Amino acid sequence: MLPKLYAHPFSSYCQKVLIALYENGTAFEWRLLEAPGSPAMQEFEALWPLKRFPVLVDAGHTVLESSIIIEHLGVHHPGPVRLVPQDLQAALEVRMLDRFFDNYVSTPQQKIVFDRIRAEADRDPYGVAEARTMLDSAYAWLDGFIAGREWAAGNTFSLADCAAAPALFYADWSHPIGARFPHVRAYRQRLLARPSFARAVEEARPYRSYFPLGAPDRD
Ligand SMILES: N[C@@H](CCC(=O)N[C@@H](CS)C(=O)NCC(=O)O)C(=O)O
Repeated sequence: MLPKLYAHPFSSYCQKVLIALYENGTAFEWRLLEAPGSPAMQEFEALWPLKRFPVLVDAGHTVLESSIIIEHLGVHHPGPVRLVPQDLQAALEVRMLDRFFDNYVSTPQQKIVFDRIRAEADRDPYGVAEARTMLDSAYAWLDGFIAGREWAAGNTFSLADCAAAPALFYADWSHPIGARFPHVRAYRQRLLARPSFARAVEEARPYRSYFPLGAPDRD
C-alpha cells in the first residue's frame, strides 16, 4: 500500500513534505484536505485531533510533524536524494537549520497571516510587530550564513532546504525580504528554481486567492 499524505497544496508545511516526495519520485496517495466534512477530512481529524497538517499514514504508522515525516520517508522509502546526511554531525547541522526555518521564519510568518483572519477586535498588533522583528532578525542572520552557500547546509540539498523553500516563499509575501538581504533573496530564487519546489508552487497556484494578505502578482 502506498503511504497516504493528508495535506493541502497551499500549505507551507505540506509543501515542505511534497518537496521531499518529489525529490525522490516517491509514490504516495494524496488525501486532499479541502472540503470540510469530506472523507479525507474526517479521517484526518480522527488521526490527529490537534488538526495540524500534513499527516502521513504508512504501513499502519501515523507520522506527525513535517520534519519527522521527511525523516520517516528517508528511512522507509529511501531514494536517490538523501535529505538527512548519514554523517551524524552533518545531520545535526541539517536538523538545526530545519528548526531555524520552522521556528524563526515560518512561525512568525504564520503569526502575521493568522492575525489577519481574526475578527478585528481579536487582533494582536503587539504580537504581529514582534513577529515582524523576528523575521527581520532571521533574514539578517540568514543573509550572512547563506552567503557563499548554494543550499542551507552547503553543497547538498537537504531537509533544511525543504523547510526553507515554503518558509521563505510565504515570508516574503508576508514581510518582504528587503534589498539589504541580497543573499536571502538569491537563495529564495534558487529554491524556486528547484524542480521539486517549482512543482509544489505550480500545484498551489490555483489556491492563491486563499492568501489572507493578498498574494502578490509574482512567483
Ligand atoms: N509543526 C507542524 C506545523 C503544521 C502546521 O502548522 N500546519 C498548518 C498548515 S501549513 C496547519 O495545520 N494549519 C491549520 C491550523 O492552524 O488550524 C509541522 O511541522 O507539521
